[in-house]
Amino acid sequence: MKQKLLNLYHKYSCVFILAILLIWAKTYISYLIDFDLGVKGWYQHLILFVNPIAGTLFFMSLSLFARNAKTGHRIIALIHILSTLLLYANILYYREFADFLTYSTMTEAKSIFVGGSNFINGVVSLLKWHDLLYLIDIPCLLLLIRKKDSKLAEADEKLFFSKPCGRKALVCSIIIFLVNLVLAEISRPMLLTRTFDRNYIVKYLGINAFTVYDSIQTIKTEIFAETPDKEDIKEVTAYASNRYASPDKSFFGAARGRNLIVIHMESLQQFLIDYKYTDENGKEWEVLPFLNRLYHSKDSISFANLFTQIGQGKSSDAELMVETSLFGLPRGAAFIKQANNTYYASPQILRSLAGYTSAAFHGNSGSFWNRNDMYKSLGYDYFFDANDFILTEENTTEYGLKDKLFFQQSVQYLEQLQQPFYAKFVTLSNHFPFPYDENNDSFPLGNTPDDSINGYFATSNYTDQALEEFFNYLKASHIYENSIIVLYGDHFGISDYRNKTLAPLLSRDPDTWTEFDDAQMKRVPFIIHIPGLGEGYINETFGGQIDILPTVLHLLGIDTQSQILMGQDLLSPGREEIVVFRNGDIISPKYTYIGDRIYDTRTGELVPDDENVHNMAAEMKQKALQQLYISDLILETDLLKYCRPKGLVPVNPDKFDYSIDPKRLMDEADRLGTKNSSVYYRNNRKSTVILYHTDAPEQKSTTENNNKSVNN
Ligand code: GP9
Ligand code: MN
Repeated sequence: MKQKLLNLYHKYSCVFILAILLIWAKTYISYLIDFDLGVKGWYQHLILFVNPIAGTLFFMSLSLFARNAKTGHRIIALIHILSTLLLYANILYYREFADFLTYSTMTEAKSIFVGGSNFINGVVSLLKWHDLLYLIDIPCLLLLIRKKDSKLAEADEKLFFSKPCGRKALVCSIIIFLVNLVLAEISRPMLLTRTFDRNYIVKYLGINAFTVYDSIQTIKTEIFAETPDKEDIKEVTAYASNRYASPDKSFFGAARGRNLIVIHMESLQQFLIDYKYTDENGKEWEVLPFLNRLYHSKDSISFANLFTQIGQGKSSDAELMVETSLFGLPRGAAFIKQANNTYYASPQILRSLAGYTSAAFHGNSGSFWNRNDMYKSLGYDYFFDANDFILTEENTTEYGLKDKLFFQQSVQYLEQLQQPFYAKFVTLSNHFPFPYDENNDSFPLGNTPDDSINGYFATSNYTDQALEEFFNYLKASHIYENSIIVLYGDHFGISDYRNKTLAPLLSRDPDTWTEFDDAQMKRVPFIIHIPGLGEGYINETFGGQIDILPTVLHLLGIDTQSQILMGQDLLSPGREEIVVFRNGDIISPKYTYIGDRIYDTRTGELVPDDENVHNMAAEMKQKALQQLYISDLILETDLLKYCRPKGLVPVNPDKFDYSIDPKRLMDEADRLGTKNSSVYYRNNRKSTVILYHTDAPEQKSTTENNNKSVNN
């Protein structure tokens, strides 16, 4: 009997298959219990289940080219150990940072090893009993292949270890990978072209594929990274100083020394301002009642002609422009590709020149758009992301914490920031596809054949309500009077492709809708609210997101003459009103230049063939392309590393550890003692959180969930 069993074992045991199965199983188990990949529905589960196969098979196939089974077994063991190490290192890293190891984090290990011996203690605290599951198979596999008895090797040799077999396995792994990729693209189009979130790539293609993909991308950027020569630096500095438009004296410093609160409003377009949606019964619904009041307030300088200039980096491009006054890249996202560049962004400018503390708030995971890394390069002291908030099934959308809960949960951190602070809030509820939310259905759905258009008004209205609640809190806590609050829409909610369906709701005939109208839809709200200003108005100047930074800095009393910015102060009388889109199209109060077609911006008619007009347009185009060229040169050669604007010091990204932000806030308070300038401290160490009122129905379950986790 024993012999029979042994024979069976020799006949069918196969180290090659066994090793693959083990890695597959471990990876899948880790997906389920150690990573939080936000897998929804059976389709995503299926992809998750199959995604470890291709990569594992690919690497293991290499062993089949070995001279004999013995060497092959050793190679298998090596690949098995390396794969396990990669997986396990990711598990530990994820427990600490809720993110995956990238090529940069692995090679620049100093960011992980901060704290020397603390590192060891840190790792120990991350271990869990079930980790044995990930490691136990290694000694077993080693024992198996080290067995003196060579029958196993013989059996394997006959079946597997030959070049044709190796080739077949390789081809097989590639086919499986392609199928996997197709399945993934169906669920998440442009997965690899946009690479907006590491979580997504792991969810759809697996950890191995992610590591390989990320390494190739990073090495490619490193190899092709050009360094700027002297001429480049000269050209850029000359361009920037030429572009500087001196501020309007009456507004310069109008908000000097105040806290700066910036609100990035997801997918909010200007056409919604003052817009009323008319339902089937003829009843009118104001989509943004609160923002409309703010827009028309005497304490607001509001802009009617501010355009989004984003490229493929969408939200992240908008942020980049607002923080640095540089354009996104022509392809891909600078937040990902150029995250390690040197920047002189608003957090750093405000820190260096006016002693501001900075914090970014966003209810999604910090890995999305690589914010975790990029915010460090921008110089943010703190980044409160999904890890710092209570997220439940009910209070989240696909992208994270719903806006009402997001603002409400943020203020516990906001009140602890040292003043003056720069706090940026990135909203997310109003994100495509603008799904119906049964818990927040106070606004009617549209009645067009397009579900995302139908939902857009309701989700925009939801954000409007969230903003009003946040403003009420700012007033109640008296943060309001001492702040300047800047709100901007990041980009379209309704894409060009859907505009014709939207047209009737804007009292327009879809048949007469043109590319000119698409360009006009790129207007986004931009409101600068300065409580007590009293002389606010609606400014008609044509500008873009690139212009926001110099405008705001000048209001704060910080001159930008020595800085390298692509934008111009929107309040400056000397500015040039040419707005360039990332694809090189331009818009100005007079002409809209799309491809090689020139429209009259006031009438929307194509201008007749006129040499003068064409020359003028060609000149405008030239200027616009120059602006993009200089910006690309700065980003692609990391030019700011070699040219420091006067008065500014470079950021040291290693100073920030966003995984322990709440603790760092407290440490800073302890360090400052009575010099503490936070809202909390100035309020006699009484929290202002109770002053926050939200009607969010999810609030109750959120508190219950929190109590549960506190009691556990
Ligand atoms: C999610 C968010 C959305 O974190 O900021 O980014 P987008 O898809 O709009 O670029
Ligand atoms: Mn966005």
